Amino acid sequence: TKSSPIFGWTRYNNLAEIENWLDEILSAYPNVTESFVIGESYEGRKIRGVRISYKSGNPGVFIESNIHAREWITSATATWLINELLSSGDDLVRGLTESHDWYIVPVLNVDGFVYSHQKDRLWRKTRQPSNISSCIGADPNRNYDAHWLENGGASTNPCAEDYAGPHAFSEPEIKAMSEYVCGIRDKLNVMLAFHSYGQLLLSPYGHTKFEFPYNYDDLMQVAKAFGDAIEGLPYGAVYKYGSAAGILYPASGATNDWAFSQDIKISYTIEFRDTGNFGFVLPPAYILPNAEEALVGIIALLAEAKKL
Ligand code: ING
Ligand code: ZN
Repeated sequence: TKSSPIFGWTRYNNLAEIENWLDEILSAYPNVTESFVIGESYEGRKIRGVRISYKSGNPGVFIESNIHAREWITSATATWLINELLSSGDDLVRGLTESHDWYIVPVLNVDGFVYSHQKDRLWRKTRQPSNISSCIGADPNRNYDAHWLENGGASTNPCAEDYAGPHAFSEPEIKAMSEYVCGIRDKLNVMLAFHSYGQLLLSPYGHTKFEFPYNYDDLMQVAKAFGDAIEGLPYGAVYKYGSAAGILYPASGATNDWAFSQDIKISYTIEFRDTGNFGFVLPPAYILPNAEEALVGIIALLAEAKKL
């Protein structure tokens, strides 16, 4: 029998593999990395992250990844990004890496992620049972206290894929995330929430397409830099950008709207590859192209945000 391959980006890794690899990274780069735990999931798993900091007082970038269980490309990309931020020799990447403080949570919805590996590949939600239904889980990206359950785009039905939960922050993972982010919020300038799929960079607002943030022009200028940088790569992916409700669909209670409401003014949801051919079940051969696009896009995004 063949032994299972070591951690890498030629296949998707499960939660145990990601956490073991995180520990290796932490011991390989002890001077610039720090482990953090934002809290515990419903099933009692720790929700872990890594902080990368080359000097104190840098503007902070928070990356939330795999809030939706089935979106495996997000944690594959987040882990590759961690590795690249620490090891890249490219001057532009090094400069922007070392002039920001990075807080990266590769798997936020740990229970759902394990469930999608073991039981149901297309699971999206958390795994907390409901008091009013036999259906399990809420949509964690409808559970933040940002126009929670307003204007449609989220459901009161526990069996729906976009069930907002019984109240805002009902899901322990989202409560933990909000408390952790609030604790460091004066250090944070940028929030990036990783999703798939669609190849989109989505700004606030998600809850309405009839209103726009006061800094919408800035958000579009920074989004354009992200999109242009990716189009400059040889892989051929094209990203569209705009407000979430404007170019995708309305959704209330999402991470990037909540972060924006907490004064983290550069706040996006990124929908990674593809545009629907494989959808959530993106073959592993696309991990590296997607991850390189994400890195190049995010570096351009941060360089543009610096000009504001
Ligand atoms: N898409 C996001 C979702 O939660 C989104 C899109 C994000 C809409 C933020 C509005 C605000 O539905 C996926 N694929 O999860
Ligand atoms: Zn998603």
